[in-house]
Amino acid sequence: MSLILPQRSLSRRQLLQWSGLSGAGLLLGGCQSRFLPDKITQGSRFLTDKVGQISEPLNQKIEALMLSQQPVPEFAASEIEPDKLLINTFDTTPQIDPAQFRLTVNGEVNKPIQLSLTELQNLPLTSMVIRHVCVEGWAAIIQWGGVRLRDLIQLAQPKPGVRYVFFQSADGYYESWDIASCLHPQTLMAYQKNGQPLAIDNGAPLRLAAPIKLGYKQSKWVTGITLLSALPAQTGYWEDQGYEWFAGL
Ligand SMILES: Nc1nc2c(c(=O)[nH]1)N[C@H]1C(S)=C(S)[C@@H](COP(=O)(O)O)O[C@H]1N2
Ligand SMILES: [Mo]
Repeated sequence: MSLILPQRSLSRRQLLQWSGLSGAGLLLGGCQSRFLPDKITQGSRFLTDKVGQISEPLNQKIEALMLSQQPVPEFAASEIEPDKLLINTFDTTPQIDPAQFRLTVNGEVNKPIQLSLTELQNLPLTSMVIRHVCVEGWAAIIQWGGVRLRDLIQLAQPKPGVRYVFFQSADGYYESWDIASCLHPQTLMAYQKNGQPLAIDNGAPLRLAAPIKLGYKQSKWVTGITLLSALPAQTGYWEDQGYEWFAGL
């Protein structure tokens, strides 16, 4: 089975290379106009160095948190329970054209970014087989594949005061997480489920998936990720109706 893919993460070098090669326009922002197009194609090393200068040093608190994260033990592919994941949607299912889809990462960052699905899929893919637990009393072992949220956070270059992350979904759902949980190596922005492209009912094109929090923290149809130093008044769709905010497993 090809469900289990190598666990890769963005090294500092890869992060800078990726931003230099394909995200130059997004990441260099105001500096971009100083480069001629042929210089961009010819001189990826030059751009990498430029990005390096801008992002050195990366946010030290974020780096320390990333090093302290321990992965949760995973299940074997043979243990996946495809029929046990129940669709749980509070309202109507939004239809999102994958070609038009853009994920925004903004807030208290040095480099707000916008990524298409193709750009997200060009970032390192992480696959995991974990248990999804819904507070309503059901659970399912599921494979999810996607981009580590920590890679997206690093690309946006968080400012030192960042402590929370707010997720906006296309169906009006909203959530907020602590930054440490967002930096966990198994917190993914997933676009695959059980070896297949994510189904619309399960949150396509992009959803949160992690083994460290209850199901209601795992927003489907995520379109916006905002890094914050303080929690907003409304912390989450279910939380605002009395459910626990941290909701750790
Ligand atoms: N946008 C959005 N995300 C959501 C929900 C929702 O209603 N809207 N429901 C949550 C709940 S309670 C659970 S258990 C899981 C269910 O995911 P699934 O429908 O893919 O099984 O999604 C979570 N994420
Ligand atoms: Mo749930």
